[in-house]
Amino acid sequence: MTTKQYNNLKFSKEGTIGIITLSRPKALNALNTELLLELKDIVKAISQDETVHVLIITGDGKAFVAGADITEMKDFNSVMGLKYGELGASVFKKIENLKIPTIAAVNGFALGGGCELAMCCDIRIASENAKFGQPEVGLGISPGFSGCVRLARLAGLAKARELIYTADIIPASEAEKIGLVNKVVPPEQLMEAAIEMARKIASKAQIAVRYSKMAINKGIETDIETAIAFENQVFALCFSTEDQKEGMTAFVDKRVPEFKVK
Ligand code: DAK
Repeated sequence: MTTKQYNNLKFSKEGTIGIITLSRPKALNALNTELLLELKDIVKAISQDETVHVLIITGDGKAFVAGADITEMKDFNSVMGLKYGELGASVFKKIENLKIPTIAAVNGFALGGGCELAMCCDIRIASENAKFGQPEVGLGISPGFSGCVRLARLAGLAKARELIYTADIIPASEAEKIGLVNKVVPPEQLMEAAIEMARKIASKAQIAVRYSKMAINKGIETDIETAIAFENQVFALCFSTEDQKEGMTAFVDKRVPEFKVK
């Protein structure tokens, strides 16, 4: 795995769990071009590293990510906007399509591009002081990293419309109520809770976890018949893995399975 040093993020590992900490606290981890390029680089490295089974993304300081960098964006022309947008979209898509499960450990503000980044992850765990919102319309833009699409899918059309049109910022407790967040914990327990969930996932059969992720992601994008047919295929493929034999044999033998990602 990479030992590269980055200016705006840190990467660490706890066993098979990878942790990206976005670290540009002076600007509340706002996504400028340099940070996005570094994120792209580390996500690529993780996608090629078979030893990382679950990824956690979190932020340094009082924010997860306070959005795209307004200072950088302010003077963009449309060509620059397009370039920035393409970079961001490619990073977010890469995170969403990582074959391993991802958890956003949301430690503070997750606004605009920050909320969109959290929504690219499979699971969101928030600290009690986290805040979520898509405040773009207050800045003269609409959400640009798929916030309209992902918020509507996660929280439903009514809430997505309300939050995006009003630019309201909501606390973690409300984000949990509307389905945007899986779980809310006290700030000091955030990383522990994220790591505990990551460990639980990492203890299961990883090929089956990854096939499930594929079936969920494909399923949400397609009609129900195609989605179910795809799910059936990945289900069948599990029977060609050693981990399926091990999982079921361990059940019959009344012991804990030892999965090998094979
Ligand atoms: N960008 C740049 N700097 C930011 C920032 C941001 N998004 N958010 C905060 N900062 C900076 C502040 O300017 C301040 O810097 P200094 O003045 O100290 O130099 C420092 O971080 C600390 O912030 P505050 O002093 O404001 O801290 P407070 O606790 O008082 O307030 C806050 C925290 C999060 C409520 C406030 O900072 C705030 O409202 N921030 C902006 C939040 C926001 O509007 N986020 C949405 C950004 S728009 C695109 C696709 C997507 C996007 C754009 C284009 N394309 C496809 C082209 C995405 C757009 C967005 O995300």
